Order: sequence, then C-alpha cells, then structure tokens
Amino acid sequence: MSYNAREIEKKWQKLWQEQDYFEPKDDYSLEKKYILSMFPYPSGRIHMGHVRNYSISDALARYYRKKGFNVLHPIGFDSFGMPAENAAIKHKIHPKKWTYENIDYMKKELFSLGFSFSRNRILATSDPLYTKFEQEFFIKMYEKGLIYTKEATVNWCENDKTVLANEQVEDGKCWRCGSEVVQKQMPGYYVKITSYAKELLEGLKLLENKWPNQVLTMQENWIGQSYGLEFSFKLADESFDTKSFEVFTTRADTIYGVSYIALAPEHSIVKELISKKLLDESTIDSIKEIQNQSPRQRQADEKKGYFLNTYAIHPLTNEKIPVWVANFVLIDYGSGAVMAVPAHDERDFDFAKKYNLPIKQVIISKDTKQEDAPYTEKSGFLINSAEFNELECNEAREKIIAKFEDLKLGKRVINYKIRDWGVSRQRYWGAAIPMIRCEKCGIVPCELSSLPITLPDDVEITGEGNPLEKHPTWKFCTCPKCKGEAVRECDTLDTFFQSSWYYARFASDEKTWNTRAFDEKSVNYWLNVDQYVGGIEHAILHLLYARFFQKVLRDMGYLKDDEPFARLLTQGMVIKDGFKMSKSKGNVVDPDDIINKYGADTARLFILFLAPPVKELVWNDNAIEGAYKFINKLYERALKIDKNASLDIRQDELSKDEKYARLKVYEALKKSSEVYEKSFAFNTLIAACMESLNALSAVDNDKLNKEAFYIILNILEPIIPHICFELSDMLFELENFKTLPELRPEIFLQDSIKLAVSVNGKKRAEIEVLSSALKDEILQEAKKAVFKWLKDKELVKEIYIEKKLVNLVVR
Ligand code: ANZ
Ligand code: ZN
Repeated sequence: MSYNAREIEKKWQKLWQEQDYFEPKDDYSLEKKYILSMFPYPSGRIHMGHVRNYSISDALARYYRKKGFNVLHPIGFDSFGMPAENAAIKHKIHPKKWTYENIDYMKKELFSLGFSFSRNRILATSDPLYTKFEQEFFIKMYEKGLIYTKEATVNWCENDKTVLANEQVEDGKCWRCGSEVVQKQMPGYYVKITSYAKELLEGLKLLENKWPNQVLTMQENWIGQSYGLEFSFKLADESFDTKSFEVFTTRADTIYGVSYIALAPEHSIVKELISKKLLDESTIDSIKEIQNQSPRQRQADEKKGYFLNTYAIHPLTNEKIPVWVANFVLIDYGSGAVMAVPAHDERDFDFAKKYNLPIKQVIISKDTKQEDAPYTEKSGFLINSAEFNELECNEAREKIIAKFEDLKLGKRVINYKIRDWGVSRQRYWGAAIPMIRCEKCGIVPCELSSLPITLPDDVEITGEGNPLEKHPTWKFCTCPKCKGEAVRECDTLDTFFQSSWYYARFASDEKTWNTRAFDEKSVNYWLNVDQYVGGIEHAILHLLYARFFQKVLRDMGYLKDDEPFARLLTQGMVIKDGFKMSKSKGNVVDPDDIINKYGADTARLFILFLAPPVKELVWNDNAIEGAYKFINKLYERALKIDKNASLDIRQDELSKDEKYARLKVYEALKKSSEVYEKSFAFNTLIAACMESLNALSAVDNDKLNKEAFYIILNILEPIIPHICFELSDMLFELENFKTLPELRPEIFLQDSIKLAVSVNGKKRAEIEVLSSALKDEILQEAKKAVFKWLKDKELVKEIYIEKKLVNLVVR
C-alpha cells in the first residue's frame, strides 16, 4: 500500500460534505469564531495567492472547530466588475454567463483543496438577492444625506467613454486602451465617508496590535488629519468680484515668512481672471493644461506656476503679497490656496527658487543655518516676527492662532485628506444605482418594494459607453412620486460597494437571506469577524470602506459592532523568478497542476511550510517535492504502528531517548496553540512535527509511537486534513479525533542540571539545561552564553563532559 492522495482526498471531501462538517451551527450558546478570508473575484481560475489565503484561514477554522468552537468560515465571490465586460467584448460571451461559469469552476477548485468553507452560505455579489439589500442601503444612505450627487472632476477615457478609478490610470493613460486620460467634470453619486473621518481615525487605536501596523499607518495617512488655522487674505485690487480668499496652514508660526500666495488652478480667483481675460493667452493655455492633469500627474511633474498680476494683503503686516497659481496646490484640500513660506517648506522653497521669489526666514534653530535648503523642523525660535520674536515655535503657533481668533480673522480647524467616495461607474456589469430622474420631481429613490432593480440581459457590450444608456426599455420608467415619465440612473455602483458589507451578510443565517438584509440574532452572534485574512493590497480601499460601512450600518440599526474585523492578518505575495506571480509576468503556476500531481495536502503543506504567512513566499519547486515526501513518510510510518498498543504510558519507566522523543512531541503540541492562536508561524509548527518524528525514529516503543501519531495527526489536521483524517481513521476511533489531545505537564517536568561554561579553561558562564538535552543543544546554549568571548575568534574545539561542564577552545 502506498500513499494515494487522489483517492484519500476524494473520500474525505465527500464525507465532510455529507456530514455537514463545515456548516456553522445554529446553537448560539456555543462560543464562536468567525474566520474570514477575502473573497475572490471570479476571474476564471484559482491562483496561488488564493491557495495561500485560504490555506491560512482554513487552518485557523479547522483548529478552532477542533477546540470546540462554533466556527463560521464562509466563501463567496466578488462578482461584479469590469473583467466580465472585457471578456464579453473579447469572447462575445455575456458577462453573466462568463461570471457564473467561472464561479462554478472555481468552487470546484476550492473544494478540491479541501477548504472547510460552509457550503450553505456561498454568495455572489451579483446575485439579485444581494443587490436587493445593497440598493436598500443605498436608498437609506441617500435619505440620511450620506449619499449625494455632485459634479466633480473625474478621470475620463474618451475612447472607452467611461470614468476610470485612480487605480485604472497608468502613467496618465487608460489601463485598457492606452489612450490619454483626461480630467472631466461629471455628475455622480458620492458617499460621505468624510463625515466618519474622525471615527475612522480614532477607531484605528482599538485595532493596535490586532491589525498590522503597516495597515494602520496607511489608513491613518489616508484619512490624513491635520490641525491648523484657516484665515482669509484680502485682495489688494478691489475691482474683482472676489474680495478675499481663505487659506489653510498647519504652520501659523510661520505667518511672518509668507512671501507669495499659491492658488490651485481651479481656484475661483483663477477662474475669474480667465473669464475676464485678465491673463494672456499662453498663460491661460498653460493653466488649462494643468487642469487636465490628475492630481497624481501634477505631483509627478516639476513644480510650476504663473504670476497672476495681482496682490493680496497680509492680515498682520499689511504687506502686498504676490498671488500665483501653482500646480502643487490642490483644489479640494483646505481652501485650495496656500500661504507660501519658502524658508520653511520644501515645495514653497523649490517654487521660490525657480521663480526668484523672496525667501524670508522666521524660525531659527540652535544649529547652524543651511543656506540652500528650507528649515522644515517643527522646533526652533521665531525671528522677524514682531511681538512673537524669540518664542518657541509650537508656543508661537498657539499664540498666533489665538490672536487670529481674537481678532476674528480666522479660526482653528481640523482638515482631513480623505475625500468623499465617488461610486458611479458608467458600466453595465454592476449593481444598478436605485435612483430615478424625473423632470418634475428631480432625483427620486426607487421604492423599496421595487427592489432589486436588476440588469436587463438583452444588451450588446461593445466597450464603448454604457449599454444601459442605450437600452430601449430599461432606461425609461415611471416616477415613483408623480407617476410621470422618468429615466433610471444608468450608472452602476463601484464594486467596492459590494465588498464593503459581504462579511456581515455571511454572518446572517442563510435561511433568512431572501427576507431581510441581516437576521438580527445571527449577526449579533457571529459579528464581528474574529480573524480576517487577506492581501496587503487592500490596506486602504477595501479595509477602509468596510470599516466605514460597518459604522453606517450600525448607525442605521442593522449591526452593533463599531469595527468589522477584530483581527487582521495580511499575507505576503507569492513570488516566482523575482516577480509577483501573475498572468502578465507569465510566471504562473496553476494550483490544479500541483493538486493533480501531488494532491491538495501537499499543496497546502508546501504553501504553509515555505514561509510564515506575512512574509513573501518565494516559489521553490524542490519544496513541493519535500512536502510530498514528508506526507509519504507520515503515511508509511503510520502503517507500521501497532493499532492495539495501549496509550497508558508510564513516564518514569521511559529511557532517556524515549523521554526525549516524547518531550519533542509534546513540545509540538504546546507550540500548536501558540501558532494557531497567535503567531500563525505554521512553518515552525510543521518543523516541530518533523523534528519529533525524527526523534521517534530513534526509539522502538509501540505505545509511544501510537501516542505520538495521535498528537501529530491532530495538530497537523488543520494544515493537511485529508491525510490526517485518513490515518486517524485507520489508527484510532475517529470520534476521538474531534478534540485536541491534552497537554500533560509531567512530560515537561524534567530535572534540569547546571553546567559551567569555560573558554580556554577559564569559567565564563553557567547554563541550566534539561537533563534530557542532547549534546548539540547543550553546546549551542553554551556558545550563546559566552558569545562575547567567541566573537572574532576561531573556535577550534568543543568539549562536553556529561553533566559537568563545557569547555570551548578558541584561537
Ligand atoms: C504655510 C506653511 C509653512 C505650511 C510651512 C507648511 C509648512 P498637511 O500637513 O498635509 O495638512 N496646503 C494647504 N492647503 C493646500 C492645498 N490645497 N494644496 C496643497 N498644499 C496645501 O498640509 C498642510 C500644509 O499644506 C499647509 O500649511 C499649507 O502650507 C499646505 F513651513 O502653510 B502650510
Ligand atoms: Zn416625478
């Protein structure tokens, strides 16, 4: 008999399914664990990144099941989005058909890997039942003022006639057709994520040590809170419509160092000057050119600007300050205008150098001055600043802000970098925005009873524009208010809208899915997610949107928690030949090939053994062979075990080697809870199991062998479930296999001995080791203890006198 992965895996996958082994239980008195991995986009096939993601979450789900928890480990598909439309254009296949065929295929792949996903709670976000409640949320958010329409600047591809997300603009070009992306004013729906900016920021504190620091920092920067002063400058020339304008500064302490004003190209003063033809043609053309660039492009460009032939009055000194337009000032941050202080700000400095504008230092440090760089530290003392001279700059900042407030010239404000989330997409394959435009009544939400608004199937997808706009009947409808003729909103929702709440839908009992968004009892039981697992690439977008949605759904009375994901593990990328494994790099290894050749257990073992989950996984063909060999060895060794041996082992009757082997096994058992519950360093747990198997091969004791297998199979089951179930079934009553064996403290209780450690005969340290410790282990400990005497020396001899001393001879 030899190891036959295919047969074993098929057998157990069938049994697990028949026994509803993966289904969450309705018994809400049990302690629960909700383990979630980020759901896939149904692109067609599972890739190695998925295998890694789901091997991690599955190991955790299986572990907690074994510990007696009621476990929810669901899977679904993020199934709206552009690739389905691109496939439609390329292969003339309907997006719906393409999507659902892919889902069917990928489900098979996932189940062939033995992942313990609930079968009953699978969802696809393009399902009408999912859309129904998404549209319900949309309408409720609209009615609460959390969604609004506005005209704003968007990335627009003239060739594809659609808005592109920032992520879909590559080097200023459309990612799909390569044509130049322009900035265009367009109406659209916006979600007011900014009104939760403060809570989203404060909530990050609760996630410290539970989410990766890197993700917390990225979110913090993205939300971008700044404290500062907002105040206005008057224009010197009173003939303009605009009499004054506001600026926002975080450095009020530098107010006496202002040497010019920089306005965003979209600023109303710039617009007025252009419309009144007060600027020459070429300047106007250049400004328009900047307006057509995205913020990203402007940032990448060198700093540039134009003098606007006008001046502002400094509110404290009454000096005339030249007003410029500059490409580095953003219209939608602060007030779209900057008081430029080149002596203390990098950008202002570069700009001033380029255009020969004055540079006036107002803060000095004790250190020597640098002539050719701005002094940007937020420490130092004020000079050239009237009554504020000699004040420390933080103190001066507070005093200057207070002065502005006293004089009613300005006020203290908090600004956020985060912008409202534009969710309109000029696309077919998405959730319809449930809104109607009526000439008489304006924008009217669809009636809740009419939901879901589903997509018409009879469309032709050409890639040019949104087919819904051209649909003869879908587009036209009656107004819910006046019953007159009206048109539907033809844009569809950003797919991030769907992925923002799927975790909560999973938490709701599927038997209620057709009647309500969430079943109160079940979501209150299952949420929030205890452990979320997914790629670092979602650090901001998805993970921020989901946090926002949780708070909105809480405030609308649907959910209770403040945060959706209690803990987050971000797995590293899979790298091969120096690049992220991806189709475009041509370095893809198809998981199906690994499964067919070696089996699912090998694939899972390999991927968890090669690297800790948070690190990059560098592909290595030999390691697959290694994983396969290990499973074979496990199988062959298990066949030799005496099934009838008793498990009644007397610790005091064991020989030294037997004690050592048993200790290694129990050490692995002890490690397992640490790994599954905290460190997720599965690789070290697998290594510990391999080590204990090695130690066991040195002893010949049926009882010990049987006990060891009982433990090892139990702790490896979350990682390589099929083989572990198979062997346990063969060796033990399977019933016993559902709980983890207990730690036996007496096995860890061992006599320890003290040893002197000498270097060149001179005693340098003392170490304490277990009496069962092997020579190699002892020597290693000893070397660690006298490390500083070994440094930079050549070790020529290692002497160990049992139970007495270690002597190291160096040269
Ligand atoms: C004067 C000053 C002096 C500034 C100095 C900085 C350093 P954060 O910290 O990111 O909030 N700013 C204000 N509005 C802007 C806009 N719409 N586009 C570009 N820059 C803008 O940045 C706030 C600082 O960025 C503000 O403080 C302002 O420059 C600039 F030594 O005012 B500061
Ligand atoms: Zn109407």
